[in-house]
Amino acid sequence: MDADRREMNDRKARPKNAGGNHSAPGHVVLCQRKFKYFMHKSGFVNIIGRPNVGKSTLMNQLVGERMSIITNKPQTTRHRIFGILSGDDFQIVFSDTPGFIRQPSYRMQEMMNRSVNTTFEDADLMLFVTETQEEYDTEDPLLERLKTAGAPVFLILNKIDLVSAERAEQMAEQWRALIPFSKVFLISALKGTGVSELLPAILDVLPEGPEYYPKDQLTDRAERFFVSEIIREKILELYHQEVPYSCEVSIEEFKETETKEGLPLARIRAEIYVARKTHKPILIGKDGEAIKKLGSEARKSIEIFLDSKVFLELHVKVRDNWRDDENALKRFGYSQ
Ligand SMILES: Nc1nc2c(ncn2[C@@H]2O[C@H](COP(=O)(O)OP(=O)(O)OP(=O)(O)O)[C@@H](O)[C@H]2O)c(=O)[nH]1
Ligand SMILES: [Mg+2]
Repeated sequence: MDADRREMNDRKARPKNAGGNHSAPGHVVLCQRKFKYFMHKSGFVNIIGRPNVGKSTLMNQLVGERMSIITNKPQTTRHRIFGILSGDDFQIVFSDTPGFIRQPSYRMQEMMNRSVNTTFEDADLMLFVTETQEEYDTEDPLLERLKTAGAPVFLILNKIDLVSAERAEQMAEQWRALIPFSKVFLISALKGTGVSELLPAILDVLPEGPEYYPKDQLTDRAERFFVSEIIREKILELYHQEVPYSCEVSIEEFKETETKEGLPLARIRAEIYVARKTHKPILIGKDGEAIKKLGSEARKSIEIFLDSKVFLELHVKVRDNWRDDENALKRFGYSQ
């Protein structure tokens, strides 16, 4: 079963009345505290915001795993990814999402925005991430959408390490005046500052509910997906301007076998699709030097991720304007 289908089925299994008793009368709250260890809380906590504000860094910090790829380039995340944090008496299903783009230029970006919009529909809590270097137009449609979100919204003001404490507090005040957030947090996801205070506040808001996933499951995505993401992360790191944005990675073969010495070995064949013919020679580089470097860096990271030796084969293909091509987008997992 593919990840999206599994996600849908799990959603179906979710009881309709799973939400809500956190707002029940005081009596119930007292009981919850008293019988804390007999109650199981769970819910969907969706992390949204503009590109590059630190959403993926935050999710990785919250779940304690290097789940989503992170680069200093905007629009790194292209798909919604679950990061699941479980304890004996709780399960939080975080969603990392693509940065919301104000004016999409490609069908792909429209679809990325659409995947952000769906997170308003299934959230028990929204974490709206902005950062100290970011400015918003008060008429911004994303802000309008937040005002009418059905679920509570926490404001996460990230990258406070880049400004003085006074400036960060001043910015938080401006945000409070703009939107009635349930709570406001000033954090540095990169340094971990303020992140530990977030978890108890999230649990406070989440309703009583079942575990939606086995307690040892960390995500909804398969290993193959993460392998393609690692390759994409290296492309974003090694190439510049339009080139990394023109690339999509497709894992065509993933075979787990053994070395002669009996050690685990993954044989992986990946295709890198570029949206323009002129990008192919750039990706390959003079005498194949650039792609060799890409292959070597990606292989090292995949070996750490899989805890296995890796044989990685990369092929570059041209698929003209795939970012506006419905069939290609479907094949690359963008359709819903
Ligand atoms: N100084 C500073 N940099 C941060 C902080 N959090 C994240 N960053 C950096 O900001 C850049 C973007 O981080 P991401 O986590 O990829 O941001 P994102 O919101 O997921 O970006 P998209 O996937 O493009 O939407 C990276 O270079 C991070 O290292 C922070 O608290 N302080
Ligand atoms: Mg991201």
